[in-house]
Amino acid sequence: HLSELQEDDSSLLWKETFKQFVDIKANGPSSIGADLCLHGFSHVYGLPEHADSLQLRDTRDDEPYRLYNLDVFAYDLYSRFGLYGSVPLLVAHKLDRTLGVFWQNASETFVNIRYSPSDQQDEQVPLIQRRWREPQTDVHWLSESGVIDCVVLLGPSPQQLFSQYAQLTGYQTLPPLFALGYHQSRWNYKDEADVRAVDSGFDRHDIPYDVMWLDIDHTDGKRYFTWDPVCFPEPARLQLHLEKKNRKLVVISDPHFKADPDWSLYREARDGGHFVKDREGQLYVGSCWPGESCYLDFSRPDTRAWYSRCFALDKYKGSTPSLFLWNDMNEPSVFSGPEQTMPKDAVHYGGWEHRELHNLYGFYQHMATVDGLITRSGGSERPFVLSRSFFAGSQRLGAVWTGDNVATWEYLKISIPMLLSLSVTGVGFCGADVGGFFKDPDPELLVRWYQAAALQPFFRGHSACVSKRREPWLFGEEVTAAIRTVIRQRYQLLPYWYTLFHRAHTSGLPPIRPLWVEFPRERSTFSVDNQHMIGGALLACPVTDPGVQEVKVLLPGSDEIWFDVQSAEMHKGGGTLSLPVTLDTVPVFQRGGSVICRSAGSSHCSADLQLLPLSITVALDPQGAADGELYLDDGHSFNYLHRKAFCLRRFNMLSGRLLCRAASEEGAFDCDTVVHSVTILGMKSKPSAVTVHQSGSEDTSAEFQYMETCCRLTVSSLSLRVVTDWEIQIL
Ligand code: NBV
Repeated sequence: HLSELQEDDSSLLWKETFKQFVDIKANGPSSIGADLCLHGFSHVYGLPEHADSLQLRDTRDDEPYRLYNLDVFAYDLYSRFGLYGSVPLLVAHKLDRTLGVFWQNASETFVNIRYSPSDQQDEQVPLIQRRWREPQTDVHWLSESGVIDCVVLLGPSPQQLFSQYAQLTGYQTLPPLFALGYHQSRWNYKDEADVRAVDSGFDRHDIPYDVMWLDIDHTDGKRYFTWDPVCFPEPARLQLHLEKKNRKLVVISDPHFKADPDWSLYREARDGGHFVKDREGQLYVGSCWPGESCYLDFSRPDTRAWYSRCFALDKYKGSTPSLFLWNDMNEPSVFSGPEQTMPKDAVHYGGWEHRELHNLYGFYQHMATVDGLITRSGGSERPFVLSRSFFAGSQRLGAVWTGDNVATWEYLKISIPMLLSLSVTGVGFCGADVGGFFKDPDPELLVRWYQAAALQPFFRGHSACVSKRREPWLFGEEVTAAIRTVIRQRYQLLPYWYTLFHRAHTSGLPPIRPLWVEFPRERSTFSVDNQHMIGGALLACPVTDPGVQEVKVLLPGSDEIWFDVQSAEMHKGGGTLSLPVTLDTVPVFQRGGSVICRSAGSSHCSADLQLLPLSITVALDPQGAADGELYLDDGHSFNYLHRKAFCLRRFNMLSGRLLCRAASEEGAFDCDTVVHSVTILGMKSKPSAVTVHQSGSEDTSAEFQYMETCCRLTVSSLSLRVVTDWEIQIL
């Protein structure tokens, strides 16, 4: 209830003190909660963001999971403490059903989890007394305010659950292709010369990359939308320099504004009533990077519209269409506030207290920034905005990352469950700072981090100002070569990643997934969080320990076969493989029955991909069949949406025939991309001939090589346009 203050004993509850902070509850103390009992379930996931395992833990003897967006530098590991963003979606899975509980509430929330094993499994209960009783998971939700708005999503398959959740909160945005490439960031690249030197370093070392990033020091005194006049006197010139190589620049824009009456943008925001107020109705002033700062009230539609207009090319001086954005500190982080955030009794639009909407603050900044970029292009170009804070639905806006991690093996390891938790709650475009933000990785850790992150959706190297420089070529040729290899492999795999993002955009399926999503009936996968699937076709098990010579990889499915992507070696599923590894080994396996398209050749950045031919890898299942798809569009505009300028191709192999056909009648996109080779894994015998059939032309025979040791057939020297129908017959 929102109550009126009565002068009685209960009035004490209207005021809460924490350290030096006093929280006055204008509408009285409140809380809401609900208990749900999930029958038959003993595995639950989701509720990001926590630096913890993918499967949620029983909280009986420990803290509940807390959902309260906070800026926690070098956060503790294996903790249920709140981090930068929150998604109040819990996902439960059992053999025949995946279910979701969405608790739509943006105030501080706690979730308690209690697993009860069935009596059958409970060794404490004497055998004779064990009755048949299902396991169950009790989930207790508790929020500080708001109403109960809770939706139970019934699946029953994981795919159906993701689609139901996407219908409710939105689908993954389709990022511009460049955003799926490699990003190079640091707090801070000092000046224009520094940025140019790093940019040319990538070319000199033949390492592809797409985006350079500038952190807070690029501004004039931490006033966002400005440039340091000495270090970045000609920002447009710098962007042009990068753009000529088809590369982009990203700059940071935080939600706090320096309280500087001499700064016109501050005055505009103040006079427009765009800042959050304190409980007395005065401007709320907190401290952050620029010193005393006011905080934009992104919950206010007018403020969002005003902020969006600040990104107009004629208003944001020095910006060009190849400048993209990064929203940091938007929990919001307030150095002088309780738990380093905004006091709960600060007041927003409509008189709402901050406590009511805290977890939505960053989401709304992200939304306004995205709108600003779309509007700046007249609605034609897809935006790219990275945000540190997020809420349910942030997938509609862009990418998020896991904040200030540390350069240790443990943080590398935890990045996998953290990104999987985001993925199962719809936030599919996510990543962790490569190398660890704080401290310095040794070369081995850095290489392993690049290997793992090249297989994660958002791929950015970033480091703190106190960390040593760590561009990929600073650690000797062996390290440079190892990093070059995985970044190149990432670029080769971009057609597949882009197709996965198209899938996420249209069906809600996240690009990376826990194993149980693909193998929902395999109990052995339910708690795995050191491995993940990339789409349905690739299984990754990054090395996250130092000095290892062997890794154990769970290859699910007793009726499945898997192909080692590096060696093409075939392995039967349904067990654990001991794989010998060196520093160059990245354990990735292609599932039998899948088809993957890669870009062949080397590139400087993602824009080159449109020019490169494709190579297709068909991994046969035990029946000799395989299936896969490829999505294509211009990679940057909204024409795929407004003009249906896209195409979705399907590759299907059955009985020795590989067909390339349209996967959907919808859409048309013309491009000259050709398939120049097809590799078939799992071919049991050498064919006598291979012929190619294209509609409208004579059948031709194709060149091929067969390797008996690994049952691999490579059909080469092809030139088959991927947007036309063709087929390859293996005789
Ligand atoms: O803007 C500086 C940093 C940024 O590099 C980092 O990625 C953010 O997570 N920012 C936090 C503020 C300072 C952190 C100590």
